Amino acid sequence: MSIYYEHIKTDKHTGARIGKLHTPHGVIDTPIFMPVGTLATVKTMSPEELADIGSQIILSNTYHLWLRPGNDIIKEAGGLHKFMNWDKPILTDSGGFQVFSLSHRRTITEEGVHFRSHLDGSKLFLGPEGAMDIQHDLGSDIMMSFDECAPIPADYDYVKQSLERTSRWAERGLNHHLKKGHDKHQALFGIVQGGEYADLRKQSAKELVAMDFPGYSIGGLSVGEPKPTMYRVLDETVPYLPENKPRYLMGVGSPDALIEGVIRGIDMFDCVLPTRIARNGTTMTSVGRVVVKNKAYERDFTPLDPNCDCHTCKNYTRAYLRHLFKADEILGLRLTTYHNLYFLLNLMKDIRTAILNDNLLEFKEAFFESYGLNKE
Ligand code: PRF
Ligand code: ZN
Repeated sequence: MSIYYEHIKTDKHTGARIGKLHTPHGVIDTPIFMPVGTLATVKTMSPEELADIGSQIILSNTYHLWLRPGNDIIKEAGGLHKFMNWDKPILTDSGGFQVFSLSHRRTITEEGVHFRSHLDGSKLFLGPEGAMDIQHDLGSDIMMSFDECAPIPADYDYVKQSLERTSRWAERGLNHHLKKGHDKHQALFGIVQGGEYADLRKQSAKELVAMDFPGYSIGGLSVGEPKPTMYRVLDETVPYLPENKPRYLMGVGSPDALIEGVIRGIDMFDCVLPTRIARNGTTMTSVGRVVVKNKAYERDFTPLDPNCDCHTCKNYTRAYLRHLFKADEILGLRLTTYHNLYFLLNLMKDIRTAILNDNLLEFKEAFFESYGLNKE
């Protein structure tokens, strides 16, 4: 098998677990956060810097790379790892979600989705087999099934139809993947959908688990619903997923949701949040969010986060970062991105240590307190 999950330990008091995910490009400690490199680059970060801050795996996007530069070019370069000079694991999303969130005028059929390019408006089609072919060309270690992410709220009957189609697409993609023989090097995950409906989540999980994927993603969450809804759906979904396979919650990256997800048995997360907010001057620190652009930091010659050991915090002050942002200097974007990713990767490391010590709930309490997340 191309990848397998090695379970190391489950927390005594929660569903949190520690494991190792073995892939052709190395072993990943779980629970893990995956920085997002949509266009074969984690914006502002070189692969060397990513490795320096302890990124073990990154995520990239089928849809974007298909349109630009084209999967044929990346294949010709020797695959995505070589193309971008990153030799650690890569996970690619299938394009399903991006087609739905980025393109206008799309038509969903049983075959797949007809839509227009967000770049030039040209007519395109993507379906479950095509999404596999592109990911085969990219050569990612972990691939995603082609799915539909229904909004929340959405009508029960619509969500049911949509999840059943997502199951049929998952099966078609899996058959295509196996037929092409890429399963020796690339692991294909199924994606659970079902909106906010407990019985539909259960149905989706059961249909996918019957297909025996090497891992399972939970999609259709973090789409604007309140966080308690997301946590409830996780409680209603995770019990139907196998214990000996990795579980990936898609598109989640706020510190509180990472901790709550881990407590519910999630092993993998990705989100543009840390990198996106960094580029508008918002940072995550041990004392909560710090918006470096604010006037309050004009003469603050202390580190961004006094409790952080990253390159940014060891060498630069809040006043300097504020100045860079006010002056639209590129270095500002790099320094805040570097810190935010370091902060989240370090949070995941602390979470793994807490699980090992069976004190994740105490860790959560202390973290929420200092981050300013404790209940109103
Ligand atoms: N499906 C896919 N990618 C995703 C999602 C999904 O539902 C989400 C949901 N937040 C993020 N990325 N394929
Ligand atoms: Zn820092």
